Amino acid sequence: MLTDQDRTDHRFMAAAIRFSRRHLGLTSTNPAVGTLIVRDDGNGPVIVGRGVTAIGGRPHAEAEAIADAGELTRGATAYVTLEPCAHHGRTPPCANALVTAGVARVVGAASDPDPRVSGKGYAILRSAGIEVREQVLAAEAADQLAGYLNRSVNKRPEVILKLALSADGMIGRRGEGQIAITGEIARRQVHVMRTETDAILVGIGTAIADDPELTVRLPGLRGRSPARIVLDRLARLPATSKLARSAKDVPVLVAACPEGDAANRAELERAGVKFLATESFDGRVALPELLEDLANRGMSRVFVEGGADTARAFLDEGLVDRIALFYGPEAIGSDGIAAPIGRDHIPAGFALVREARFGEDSYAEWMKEI
Ligand code: AOF
Ligand code: ZN
Repeated sequence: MLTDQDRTDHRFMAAAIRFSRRHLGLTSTNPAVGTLIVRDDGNGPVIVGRGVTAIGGRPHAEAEAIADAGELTRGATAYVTLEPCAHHGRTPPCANALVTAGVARVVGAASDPDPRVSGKGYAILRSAGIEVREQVLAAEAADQLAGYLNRSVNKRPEVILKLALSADGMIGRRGEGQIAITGEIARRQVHVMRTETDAILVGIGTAIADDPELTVRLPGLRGRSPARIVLDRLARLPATSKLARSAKDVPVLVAACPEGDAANRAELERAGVKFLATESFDGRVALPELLEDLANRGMSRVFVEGGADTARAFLDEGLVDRIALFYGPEAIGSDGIAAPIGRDHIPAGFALVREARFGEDSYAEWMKEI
């Protein structure tokens, strides 16, 4: 049985998680945490302050929320989507800031795997006499913090595999380049999803066949394009491609191996393309090493957008953490290119986290436990 307190805690934690989303993709290498300061002066709980980890990662969410609520923090409850930090980093510990500001109660969602923080943040609060409740909507918070949690626990970014499928499970038609499978509303949703990641990744096959731009082209969000990464063992990306031509505006990183085309590489470098030195394995770019390198560069979410071979390579190595499938209403038929995955054959270990409709298209998303 849920108590009134449980219901209140769930409601405000859900709001804190939603609020944290505001800076998703903008706080690297820190997680985008949300904090709400809520007080009840006899007429029911009211939000008196809110904070999200600032762009670039600091100040932390708690400090922002305390500054927002001011004196009203005293005696209030703080809802934090991640255990408050306990370490003296570039900012003083948030656990101490909550003590000093006089909060009476702290409700936390996800635990922080960072060894400087893990368990210590809550311990500081408890030893100051603050009532602490942990793990409220922990799974929902982990969904939002998955990039940070993956990077912290697995030392690689969260890999999100996105595919647009026809009603009969195809991702294209043989011999044709980019074909429209989903509609305009779904396309815009993909652009929103891009803003919440650190990089969009495609294979060289897709880069050549589709000549995609892979930027965010929504009004007001054009500045939110993440880096573009191409898996291109032999450094074949044409210098005339849209990717190369826009490399000075939005970063392009080509993952190539030493055997790649040196002349083309020099030309791409002149266009502003950067290279990631990668190893090859079985005639392909070695993905685990590449991901480790991206994590070391501070990336925590990588959005894999194509094509079928690249998707399959990540799936075969068990390197996909989230699967996002858009389904269009039409079938493609027998000359279609089959998707390596579909809603009826999601690999073991994934759980459905959301379903939606975007215009004529349907959407479903699965996540692997971190
Ligand atoms: C919080 N609130 O909003 C965030 C936290 O480099 P620093 O000093 O900024 O510390 C980074 C660590 O702080 C990061 O690894 C994670 O443990 C925590 N992030 N903590 O209390 C926040 N973003
Ligand atoms: Zn902190």
